[in-house]
Amino acid sequence: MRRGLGATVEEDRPKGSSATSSGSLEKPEVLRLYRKLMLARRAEERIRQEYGKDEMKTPVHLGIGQEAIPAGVCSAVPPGTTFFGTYRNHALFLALTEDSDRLFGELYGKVTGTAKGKAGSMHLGAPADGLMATSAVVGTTIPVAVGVALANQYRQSDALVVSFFGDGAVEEGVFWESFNFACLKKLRLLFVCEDNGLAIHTPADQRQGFRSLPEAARGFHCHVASGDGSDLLSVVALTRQMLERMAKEVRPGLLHFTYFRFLEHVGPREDFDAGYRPRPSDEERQRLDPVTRLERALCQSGCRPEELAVIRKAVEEQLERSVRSARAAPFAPEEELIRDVFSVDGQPSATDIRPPRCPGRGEPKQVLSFRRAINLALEHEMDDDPTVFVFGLDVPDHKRIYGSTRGLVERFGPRRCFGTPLSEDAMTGVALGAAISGLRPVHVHIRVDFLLLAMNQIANMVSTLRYMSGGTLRIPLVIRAVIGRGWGQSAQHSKSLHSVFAHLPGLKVVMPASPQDAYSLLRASIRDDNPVIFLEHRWLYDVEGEVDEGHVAPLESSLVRRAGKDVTAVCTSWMVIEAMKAAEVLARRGIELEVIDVRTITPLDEQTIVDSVKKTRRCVVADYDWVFCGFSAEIAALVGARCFGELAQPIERLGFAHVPCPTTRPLENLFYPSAVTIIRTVERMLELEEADVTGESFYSYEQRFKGPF
Ligand SMILES: Cc1ncc(C[n+]2csc(CCOP(=O)(O)OP(=O)(O)O)c2C)c(N)n1
Repeated sequence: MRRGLGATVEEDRPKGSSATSSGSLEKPEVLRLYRKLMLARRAEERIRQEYGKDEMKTPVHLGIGQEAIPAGVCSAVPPGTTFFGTYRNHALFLALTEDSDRLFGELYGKVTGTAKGKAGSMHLGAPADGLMATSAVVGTTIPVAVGVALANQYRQSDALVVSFFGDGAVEEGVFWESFNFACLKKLRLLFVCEDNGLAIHTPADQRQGFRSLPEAARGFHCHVASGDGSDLLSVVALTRQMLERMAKEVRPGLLHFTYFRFLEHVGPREDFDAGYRPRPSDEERQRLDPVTRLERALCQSGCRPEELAVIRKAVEEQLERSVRSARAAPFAPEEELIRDVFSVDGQPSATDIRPPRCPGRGEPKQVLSFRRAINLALEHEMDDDPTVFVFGLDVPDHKRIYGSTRGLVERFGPRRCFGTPLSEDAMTGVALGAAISGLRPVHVHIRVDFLLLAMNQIANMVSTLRYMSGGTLRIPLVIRAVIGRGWGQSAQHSKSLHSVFAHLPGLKVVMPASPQDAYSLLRASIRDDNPVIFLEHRWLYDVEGEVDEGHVAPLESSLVRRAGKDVTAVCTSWMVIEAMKAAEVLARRGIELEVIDVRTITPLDEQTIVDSVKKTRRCVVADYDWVFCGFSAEIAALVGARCFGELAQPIERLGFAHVPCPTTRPLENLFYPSAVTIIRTVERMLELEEADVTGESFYSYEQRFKGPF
């Protein structure tokens, strides 16, 4: 018998409109779907059963009532589709993998889990099966899905991406940022909202100032449809219709499904008596339960109950085996703790720099400005590797990020060099999505301060995703950002924040201070398979120096910029320039300052610093940041521990005054440390009289820069 099973669905019409259409599925296909539905349902009921034993130590967000949405959508999309989800992800994971062994392995925190027990229920992933990531932070995977869709478009692939999220996520700015960008770029991306009308315990009418998501979305260039997420057959039919529409007119689709969540927000219990929602009647339960609905539809179309019983039995047996083997499996061995942070396993500070594909060209050495060195590094990497692209706010405008992206759009076209909407958070997720798709994005920001808007992506996703994928995903992503100073940059255009970024495991942080390093380290960063935050001080842009295009600088090598025997100055970014000036002035009195340019904050080349201090026995850290809780404290701790018995003086730390950066120059001069501060510190350490420096010419940016920005 081959009978089709019908489904009725709502189309892209405002509420109240009566348009309907139907789709049909063959019986074997529906039975396969029934199996997936039952696998998800019974897996979660099994979790409920086992949870009280306190062996499964992970917060579980059970989706009983919601299973038809992932099962239906996943069955309707073409092979090769990529998926992203939320913490309520068990049904999605099982719809794609049917692998209850890896699911329970991860829930029990065992080495057999999806991420060897490093991720837990809220972060299930299965990249080989298309499930790239799920996340505990609401809305966070949405822009990453957009990034994968962008990568597909970049490669001229028709592959589809599906992003699942709850109704709470649409209150997050990142949803609208992502949705806007996907519509702008006409990406092949299906947004799927699983709407149960609640965010934890708060109903939508207390959270949302719009009538409905479909209505709100209709102002965008996309396809929209709504349906009943409790009815698996209509989920399939609606998804298929949506894909047809997306094929006819390529632009994102938004599918909005309503459903009922039967259990508490997190945990294994019902919570109908908690006072925030009524207990459904038996009749309502039947209507809202996707399993009951599908069983009824199957029976009505002539399916025998025994056929379903066979499926249920097989599911039961599979789950029994999975639970047993997960409980018996070992926890990850000790060495797993530090594995999967960076792409070189087990070596958090290692760098995996490959030799440059294009070691040198043209003049082997030439004098270049810092800005041109950056520009040339981008040009050469883009030349060498078609997966490298550069994007960010204002990247292709006439100013070209102080000239550092000059010529790129003309040479490589708007596909590989483009501007973005004002959406730092989403665009960082987009860069991440592109990176895990195998591209090498360089995302550019005109100020470090603006990166604070992208902190969720940086701190919760970019830096953690490799670890939470159990080392499966690679993240070759560079975030370039400019540190502002002078001409009234003030408190919100002047931050460096390298200590903040370096604090996060999983990120590399690079601060070049010369044209050679700008060139070599940017090329190394782009070739690195890990996320790199690349911080460029604005005042360095005009600094000129010799650049050898064949020179390779690995991302874990500090540089002795000037040798000396009396005091070691450990410097970052612009402070290298100030220290070099201080060394020049001190040298006239016969004092030898050894200047170390740290270059990479993480991974840190500790040895160069330790060797230097062991030689000079005196250390001043001149950091381009606030002192309190900053990188200078890290260096002081390092030197204190490794050079303890050899220090002739306490370690000195120089940095910003502990106030927000002021605007006016006289106050700014007090805020920043300078060559003079270094000179005075060294004199104090050596118990020398203060020298008269009034005749010296110290650097003043205003001598070259006439504002306003
Ligand atoms: C950015 C962020 N804010 C707050 C939370 C706490 N939180 C966890 S789940 C949740 C509700 C989300 O509701 P919804 O998106 O509708 O998904 P559902 O739980 O209903 O599946 C909240 C507020 C979070 N995880 N992430």
